[in-house]
Amino acid sequence: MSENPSTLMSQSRLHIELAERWGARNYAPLAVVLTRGEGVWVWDVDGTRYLDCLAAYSAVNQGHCHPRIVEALKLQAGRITLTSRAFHNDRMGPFLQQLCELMGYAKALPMNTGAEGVETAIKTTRKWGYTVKGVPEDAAEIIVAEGNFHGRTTTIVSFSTDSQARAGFGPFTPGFKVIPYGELAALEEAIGPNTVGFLVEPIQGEGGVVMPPDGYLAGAAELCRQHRVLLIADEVQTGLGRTGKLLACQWEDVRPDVLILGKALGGGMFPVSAVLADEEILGVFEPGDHGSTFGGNPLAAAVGMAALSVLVDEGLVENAAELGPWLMDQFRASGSPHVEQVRGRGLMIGVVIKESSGPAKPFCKALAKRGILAKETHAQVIRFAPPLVVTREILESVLPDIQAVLRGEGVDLG
Ligand code: IF1
Repeated sequence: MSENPSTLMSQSRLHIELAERWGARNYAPLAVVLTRGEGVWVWDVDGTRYLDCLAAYSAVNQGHCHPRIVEALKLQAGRITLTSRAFHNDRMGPFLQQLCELMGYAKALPMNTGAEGVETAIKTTRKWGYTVKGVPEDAAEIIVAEGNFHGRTTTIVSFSTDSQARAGFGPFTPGFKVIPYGELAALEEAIGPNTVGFLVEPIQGEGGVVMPPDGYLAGAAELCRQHRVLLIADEVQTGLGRTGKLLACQWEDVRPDVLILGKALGGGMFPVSAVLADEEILGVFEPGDHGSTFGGNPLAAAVGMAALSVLVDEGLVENAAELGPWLMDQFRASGSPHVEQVRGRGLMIGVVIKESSGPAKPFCKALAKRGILAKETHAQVIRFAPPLVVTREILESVLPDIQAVLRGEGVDLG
């Protein structure tokens, strides 16, 4: 590592310039160039350490480079990494068994990214609609919520209500109906004879850490049951301990018919996603219906098994349940004139900045200057979602800085 500060500073600039020169401009990242991660901490190329309060949008629940997951990755990487599904491998079965038994489902279909999990859930639900429910061919309808974020494929953005997510990407996939999030009457009214599924996030992450009213998920589950509509829970972000339960649906004792997992299923190390359901639903797939080159590969399976074991063995769900409410109270106690609301569940927290105080981004920049990485979601919300391995001691050590920033100290309020 170079010692000369100007050289050190130029390292960040060099990497940013390389990324901008050779990369498409589909992101506008904070000017921080990360080079190392360990647990809740990350370091930039200039040697600055940050507390990671984004955790790659809840893909790093187990912490950066968790030794057990790294070890599993290394061991498998030296054995066999990819067989394709033209053949069996000796890791996928044990992984799917561990996953299904932990989550309480009969079957799982392994994929890679969250969006592929969502696409798989859509195809499963549609085919179930035609072959089991008896909906006329090509007439299946899936209900989704305003403010949804389920990924970025052209089918998924077809039902996005975010104009930028859709602009320039049409024509769009039909067969989706959008209703307000959190309103059971709207769901009941939207259900028709051809409705096969209701796809919903238990808490809307990108929508701004939006919580539905108490009882919403349970009410939606009951409406789906009454009308033989599959409740499809997208727990790519809320799942695997993030909200203080293994699955966010468990806060209302809801067992979705179709469960979509991703992100932390790969231990923050490898893209691993899966759709879980019982035989009546996932059983609709015949060989050749669906799949992907990497889906269920032995490396992903080995990493996925370690990711789940760490989650359970280290009590990460319980840790999120214990620290989340306390942390939200500390944010509320900051004495800030800029904070409109602190909301969330477990360690999925959104701090809403008043419109009169300007957007959330300057607060995130001020946090970064104090060694805390957080990301705004939409204009007004600072999302705090550290790895679930975070401790109260670590949070207490950065709390004065966070509270100071929430009070506007060092924030360019425009
Ligand atoms: C990016 C957002 C979060 C998700 C839910 C499916 C997916 C995601 C509930 C798709 C992915 C990621 C995508 C990532 C940033 C992040 C994100 F800002 F884009 F919207 F978390 F809120 N369902 N969310 O949150 O999973 O295909 O990405 O593996 O696009 O930069 P994926």
